[in-house]
Amino acid sequence: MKMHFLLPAIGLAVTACGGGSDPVEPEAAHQADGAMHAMDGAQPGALPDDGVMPVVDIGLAWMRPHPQGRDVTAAYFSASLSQGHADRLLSARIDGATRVEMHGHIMDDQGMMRMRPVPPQDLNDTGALIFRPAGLHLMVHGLAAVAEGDRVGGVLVFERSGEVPVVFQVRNTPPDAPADE
Ligand SMILES: [Cu+2]
Repeated sequence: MKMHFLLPAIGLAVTACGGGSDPVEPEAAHQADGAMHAMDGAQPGALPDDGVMPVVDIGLAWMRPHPQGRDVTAAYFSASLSQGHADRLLSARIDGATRVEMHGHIMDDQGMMRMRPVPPQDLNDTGALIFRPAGLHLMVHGLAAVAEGDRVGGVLVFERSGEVPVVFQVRNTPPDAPADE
């Protein structure tokens, strides 16, 4: 009985990230997925104490328009350190949203990509922490429908840098996608 519910729910949930328009109830799907996976993955240890206060730069912040009839969408960004060596993204908030979750994708036993909540994400000076389609993303719940061209504010909450403001541009395609020519 339980599997009968979970399998179709999770399969459909992935479309919430891809901007699909299936009239599903993504809330239930996410809760089901979270219940299965919220406890896996090791808790991160303490950040290295290097004595340098990190400064986080946020770029390429964008959000998909809501699929028709849904109140869930996905948001993306890249974060890098312009100063310091280590920080950790703990959570995110988005103006007007009731809930924002950090999700990643895993390949399941059947070769299906599924998303699941992920623990806090470390950021260091060797490269950017990138949230992008089919990878890490913010799952945005309860936000009034947004459309191409809108701008939505929020904050990314880091362990050391605290609350870093971010403005998400609402667009259908990634801002770093190759231009159509
Ligand atoms: Cu998701």
